[in-house]
Order: sequence, then structure tokens, then C-alpha cells
Amino acid sequence: MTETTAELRESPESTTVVVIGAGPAGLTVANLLRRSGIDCVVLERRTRERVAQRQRAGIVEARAVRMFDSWGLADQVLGSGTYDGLLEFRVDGESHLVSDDHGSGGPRARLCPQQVLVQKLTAVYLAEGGDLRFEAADVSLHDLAGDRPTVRYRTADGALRSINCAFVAGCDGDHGISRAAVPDGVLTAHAFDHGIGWLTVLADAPPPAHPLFAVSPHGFAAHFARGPHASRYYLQCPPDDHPGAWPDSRVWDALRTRLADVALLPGPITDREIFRLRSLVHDPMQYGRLFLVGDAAHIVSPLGGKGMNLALYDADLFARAVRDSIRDHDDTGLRSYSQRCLRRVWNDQEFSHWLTRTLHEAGDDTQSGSFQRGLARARLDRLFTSRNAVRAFAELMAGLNPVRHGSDFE
Ligand code: RFL
Repeated sequence: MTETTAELRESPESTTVVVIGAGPAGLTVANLLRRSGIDCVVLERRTRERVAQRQRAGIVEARAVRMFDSWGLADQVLGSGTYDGLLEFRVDGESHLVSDDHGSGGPRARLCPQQVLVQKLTAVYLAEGGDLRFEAADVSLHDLAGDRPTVRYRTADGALRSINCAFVAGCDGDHGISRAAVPDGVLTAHAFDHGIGWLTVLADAPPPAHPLFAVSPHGFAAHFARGPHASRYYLQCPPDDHPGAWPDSRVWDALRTRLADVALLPGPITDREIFRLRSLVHDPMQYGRLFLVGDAAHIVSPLGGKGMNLALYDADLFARAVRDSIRDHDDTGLRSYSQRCLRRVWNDQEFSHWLTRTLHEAGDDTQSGSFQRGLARARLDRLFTSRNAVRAFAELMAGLNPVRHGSDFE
């Protein structure tokens, strides 16, 4: 017998759910399971400090605020960062304010940077006695199609550990090991590449009065708040561009031109990277006792702010499904998990795709041509003039438009 086998035999553990990954999806699953009295173990490969610093999304949509509210968690994990509910579209320097009021009452979206949400979810989970293991290396999944899957990993000091469980929540993002553990041929990947790159810049610079989207022949740009003294900017660029080609002076010059704001105040740039705008859906979001949650199952191009919000939606459905299965022996939620998630995923993909095409094609017509530019401008005009168009847009932004499930809507 090898030393490794002996060590694994000496230290078997057992829990109900092993959660892989401590991003927004994994931490939400863990908190909701804990609130339901269901034991789980979270395995995260990074350190707590590293996870707490990852800056991406900035707004928790109204639907997700309601979800946290329904679990009694909204004030603890979201803070009180509200905004006035207006979005600014600046087209060739002309400003148009669009309200995100969807007209159905109830809580509105909250300004809550992703890293703040992650920090608060972590703190609440640990304060309530949750089991969260950072620096878990070489995580591997076994017997996913059986009754009791096993998860193996290596601790920070090199010891091998093994946990038996009833379910695995694969919340480890697009590059994790969960989806990769599914045998070939089970999942279908539906992918789309917009052929567009974005330079994204974080800076300690004054945030805009409203989330700002700018359209012009110079290319798309955007400016969002990331706290009271911090901003995130986006600049359309070739997808194979390099951050080194964007020194500070070029970034601020391009922003002033595209945002049509000569007085834009610069600030120290704390992060700068380039990524491709792409979208990806994996179907189904389940294999045996493994359930894929969040980015592990789907990637949404950033316009519309749906990626993190979809992760929160999946997490809620999964936690409720496990609760019903364990507490009431009702597996309906588990059986319909993938289908229900995918309905909302495609709904949000369509919204994000529409917004991405509209805001890029309305500006620089070198990629899509003058006809597409005319169509995109017409769509924007409709948004600036029709009350019904604004209401439909606001409902999609809020994540509150009904989505069909069989003969039901939710
Ligand atoms: P995450 O956040 O990627 O977390 C996955 C976690 O799993 C860990 N992990 C592992 N742990 C153990 N073993 C392994 N083998 C592991 N492999 C990975 C990772 O360390 C990590 O901690 O996925 P999750 O939880 O599904 O959350 C998804 C969101 O992070 C993502 O959808 C959003 O950030 C997308 N996104 C935005 N979403 C919005 O809703 N609104 C936005 O405004 C918004 N802006 C953005 C974004 C994504 C961006 N990037 C990534 C291009 C802006 C940007 C720049």
C-alpha cells in the first residue's frame, strides 16, 4: 500500500455538499445551504486575500437583491450602496438619461462591487461557523454518476484529503476543474465570439454621476462607479491588442475623446487588462451529482451586467433544490435545475448580445458596415423616445422579466 492510499484511508470525511470555488456563486450556495441547516464544505484554491481582491462586477440587480432579501441576507451582504436608477447613454456627445425603473415596485438594484459582496459573504459564512478551506490544491472529482461522489484535494501543507458527499456544486468558474470532470460528449458548448476586445481599466478616479455608456465613431467607451473614489472604464479595442500599447496618457486621451468630456479627471490606474467579448453556454448544467453553478456553466459578455447576477440566480435555485431534496425528499428542483437555469441564461444572453451589438455597431461602422450602424442607431432612438421600450429595457436590467418554464412563468 502506498503512503498516499494509507493517508486517504485514515482521514475520510463526509458532508452533504462539497462546493468547489469561493467566488460569488460558491459563497452564495454555501451561505444559503447553511441557512437551510445543510452541512457543506467549500474548497477554494486561492488564499482568502486573493479571492477578496478580485474586482469585476459592480451592480447587484433587483432580482438578486430580492433573492438575498428572501434569505434574510440582503443587508448583511449587500450594504446600502444605492444609486439614483438612471443610466446615461452619450451618443456623439449628446446625453440621454434612461431610467431603470421597471415599475413593479420592491427593492431596486444595489451598487455593490463584486469584491465587497465576496468579502461580506465570506465573513457571514465564517461567522456562522461555515467550513471554508482556502489554498485547496489539486481538487479532483470522482464517482459523480454514483450515489456518493468523492472529492479529493491537497491542503496547503501538502496533506491529501478526501470527502464523500451527496452533491458537488461546481462553482469554480470557466477555467475550473468541475466542468472538465464531465465525460466527453455529455455537455454541448454553445459559443459566440463578438470579435471585439475591451481594454478595462480600474483607477482611483471620481466615479460618474450615473453608469455611462458612450457611443461615437471613435469606438465604444464606458465609465462605471466602483466605490466612492474608484472607477472602472472600458474602451473598445482590437481583440488581439496588448495592455502595453495603452500607456496612461493614451488611456485618458481616448476616454476624453470617446466620452466627449475634455474635463474628465484622471487618477492613478490600479489595473489594466484586455479581454475578448465572448459568450458561452454549456448544456446541461448537470452531470450525475455534479451541478454546475455560475461561470462554470456560462459566460456572458459584460454589457448588461449579467454574469455575476446569473451566478447568484443559479446558486439560489441549487440551494433550494438541495434543501427540498434533503428536508422533504422532493427531487423536483434537482431534476429541473439545469432546464430552469438555462431558460434564464438564454434570456440574459439575448439581452447582453442585443446591447453589445447595439452599442458597438451604432458607433464605429468599420466592422459591421453602415447599414448595421443605421439599425443600431434606430434601436437607440427607440430607447430614448418610447416609454414602453424603456420599461422593457428596465425590466431586463432588473432581471425581472418573466421567463417561461414549461407552461409556467417565473
Ligand atoms: P468566479 O468569480 O470565477 O469564481 C470561481 C472561484 O473558483 C475558484 N477556483 C477553484 N477552486 C478550487 N479548485 C479549483 N480547481 C478552482 N478553479 C477555480 C477561483 O479561484 C474562484 O475563487 O465564478 P462565479 O462564482 O461563478 O462568479 C461569476 C462572476 O465572477 C462573473 O460572472 C462576473 O465577474 C462577470 N462580470 C460581470 N458580471 C456582472 O454581473 N456585472 C458586471 O458588471 C461584470 N463585469 C465581469 C465584469 C467579468 C469580467 N471579466 C472576468 C472579464 C467585468 C470583467 C472585467
